[in-house]
Amino acid sequence: MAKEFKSGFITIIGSPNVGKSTLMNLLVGQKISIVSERAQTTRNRIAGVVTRKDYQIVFLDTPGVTGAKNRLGEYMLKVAYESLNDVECVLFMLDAVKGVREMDEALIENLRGRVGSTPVVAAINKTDAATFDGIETIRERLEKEDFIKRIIPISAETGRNVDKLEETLASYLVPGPMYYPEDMVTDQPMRVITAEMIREKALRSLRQEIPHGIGVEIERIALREDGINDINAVIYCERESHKGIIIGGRGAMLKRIGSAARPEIETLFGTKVNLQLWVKVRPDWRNSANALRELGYNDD
Ligand SMILES: Nc1nc2c(ncn2[C@@H]2O[C@H](COP(=O)(O)OP(=O)(O)OP(=O)(O)O)[C@@H](O)[C@H]2O)c(=O)[nH]1
Ligand SMILES: [Mg+2]
Repeated sequence: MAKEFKSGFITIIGSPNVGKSTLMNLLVGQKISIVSERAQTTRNRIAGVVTRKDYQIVFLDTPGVTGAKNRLGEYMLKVAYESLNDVECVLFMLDAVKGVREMDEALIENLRGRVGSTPVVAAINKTDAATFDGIETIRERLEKEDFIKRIIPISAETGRNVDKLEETLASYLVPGPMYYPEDMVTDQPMRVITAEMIREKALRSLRQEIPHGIGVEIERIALREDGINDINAVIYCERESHKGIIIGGRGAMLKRIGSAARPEIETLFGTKVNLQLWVKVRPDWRNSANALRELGYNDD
């Protein structure tokens, strides 16, 4: 007899920059959640679907949990914590190089109070860059927590132990339906993924405090008769001085962001893309309910 099909939702949670999105992309086998070396890259809950012969896991990538400095930060925290509800398992990620910091301790405390009977698996990530002692120190700390059922050292960069992690996570699935068709890898619309790809390139190209104040809105996607997609996008920033930096001398920086994003967007659409980028200033948009809604950080 064929094995009974199993499925379930698994939330990936952790402090900023521990590698949550990198791991989800690796598991899904496709880049659906943007990654950067900056903390607080992910701003929304993003589903990544892994469909195998006997099971389907719907991973929920979430914003890194840390203190909120503005309304966007509060939204991100809420998204992360609400993603703990109604899931089969929680995957709590830590950074093997950074160890258990104050913010990781705060998250452990929070998880202990919030997860109820939901099993928690801890993944100690970035073992490729860490020392054995560093990893063991984290393990010893996590072993003190009864709500953490398993502790697995991994590398989302090299793939080390990720198959073992998936096997462990799959053991928490329950008999159930395929929530998504097997060829579907995410719940994110093309428009949103496109905006995120542009934001990723801006995050990677810009320095200091500017990246955190960036938001991207797709104004228009139109397929021409010759098969080229015209895409117009606006990069929002918070200050006139930032606008100058994002555009760069003779538009060099904006060109760099566009050239880096375009090939990925072309792969996504499967067509040639004519990408037009604009930069607009929207002072303090991260504290504006209207701006947050317009940029897809919806509270309802
Ligand atoms: N050396 C090493 N670097 C990694 C590993 N996994 C992720 N990284 C790097 O860590 C940085 C952060 O990765 P992300 O996947 O964006 O982290 P995140 O937890 O999703 O971050 P937020 O969305 O900001 O919460 C990137 O520069 C990744 O390339 C790993 O296993 N080893
Ligand atoms: Mg992320």
